Amino acid sequence: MEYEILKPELKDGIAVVTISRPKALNALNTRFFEEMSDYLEKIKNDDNVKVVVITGEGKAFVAGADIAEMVNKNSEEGTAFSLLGQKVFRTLELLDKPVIAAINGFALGGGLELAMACDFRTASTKAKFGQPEVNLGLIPGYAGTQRLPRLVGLGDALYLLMTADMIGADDALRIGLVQKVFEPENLMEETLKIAENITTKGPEAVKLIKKVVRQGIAMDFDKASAMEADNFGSLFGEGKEGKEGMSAFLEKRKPNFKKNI
Ligand code: DAK
Repeated sequence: MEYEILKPELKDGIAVVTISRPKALNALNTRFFEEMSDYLEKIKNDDNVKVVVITGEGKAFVAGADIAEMVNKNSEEGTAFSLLGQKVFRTLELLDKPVIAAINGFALGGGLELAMACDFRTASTKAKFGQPEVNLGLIPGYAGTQRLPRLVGLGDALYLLMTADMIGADDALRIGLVQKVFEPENLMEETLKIAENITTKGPEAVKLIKKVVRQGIAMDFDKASAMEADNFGSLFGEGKEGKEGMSAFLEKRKPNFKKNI
């Protein structure tokens, strides 16, 4: 599929995916979801892609779902738009590679929901965050009502959802909505450093971290702990990544993870 909106670039195992529809502040339309769906399918089993970074072109990360496209939809079309978006966000969340949102500007409505479906978030000091759906007589439709309280706690989530207030990067950092904040000109470079750092870790361990944390958070604690133990065990034994990592430590050398998996 030829992309009109996504600009993916792969370098040294890191895929930077730029959402490029700056005239509409990168608002999410059907075409975006089709392209993202196609892209995620493409990279799913591609071992050359180790970490994904999603960012936006221009002054927005994503200013929300495309209001111009949504306004004329009938109920059936609205449901189809919703189902497509939900599927893409969930596929992104469950992708067994780390996904970082590098938030360069406005992350509003569906844009903040997209960022929250990523594993963690970095932001420019110029970024602005909000769930303005109530201004439009809507509520978030891409699980923002569920991911936001899980990330920032009930009080801050309900505040943002009910008031539609836009907050800046400092407040986003304070409430845990983003993990790092950088000057705009350093955002990509610093985010790429974080991504590169992850590529030096045990790839199987990184994959399992994502799986165990994401599945475990929705499970009963004791069952989740048992699942953690099973996955922990899977890294042990001859030829396994844990064996190589621990041996390398004891032999005072760098681990060679690729050789062992
Ligand atoms: N959709 C479509 N176009 C948008 C847009 C959006 N969300 N946001 C901005 N644009 C367009 C503007 O219409 C304008 O287009 P032209 O007039 O130039 O043709 C262009 O981008 C530049 O925007 P502004 O001129 O407004 O730029 P400013 O710097 O003055 O203001 C702003 C920036 C971000 C403060 C402002 O554009 C704004 O308030 N935008 C709307 C933000 C918003 O309300 N976002 C939430 C959208 S609702 C669901 C699933 C998802 C959702 C709901 C249900 N289901 C599954 C059921 C999600 C809903 C949303 O995300």
